[in-house]
Amino acid sequence: MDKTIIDDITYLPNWLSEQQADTAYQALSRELAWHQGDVFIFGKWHKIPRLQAFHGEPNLDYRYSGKWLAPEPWTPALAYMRERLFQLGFQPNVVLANWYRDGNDKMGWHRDNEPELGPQPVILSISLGAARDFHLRHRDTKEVQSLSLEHGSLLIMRGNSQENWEHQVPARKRCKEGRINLTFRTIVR
Ligand SMILES: O=C(O)CCC(=O)C(=O)O
Repeated sequence: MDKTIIDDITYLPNWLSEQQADTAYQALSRELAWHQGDVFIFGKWHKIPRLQAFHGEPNLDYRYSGKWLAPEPWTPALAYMRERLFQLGFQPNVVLANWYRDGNDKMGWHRDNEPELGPQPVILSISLGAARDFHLRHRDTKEVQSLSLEHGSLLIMRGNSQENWEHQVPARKRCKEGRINLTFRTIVR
């Protein structure tokens, strides 16, 4: 059943079958160009607390965490996911992938509002592996919403969601399993 969390944010659990999600997790862990990037904060370089990979159409460089990323080519598992998103009527041309190796890996509060995504970006976020909490915080009211992003789910953020809300994936020290998240995006420039 689809669940609208808040305006412009929709959660679809079981968007993939259990078997499709298991197969995708295995394939993506092998196929993607995983690396641990770094980020410049308060005058120092820090390792990003997760692995990441960036794939997509050629020449669609993307500025993320203060660095320009050049896309690696699509892989079979990514092409399959993208095709499934095409069937829903979306047209993503890149994907930023995150591999949370266990519950120590995390992502801090941020918005997906890079200028390359244009106004009202559409973020298509597929979750595989361990379920992890996902927090949304309203920028004006500071209201916080929490949901668990389950294996095989799709979260769609569009409209004014990036304008109004920040999001994060906090650490969960008791989680020993890995999680792969794919955020398909459309670079419009
Ligand atoms: O792992 C997630 O569910 C969130 C990923 C995310 O926020 C991002 O890639 O910008």
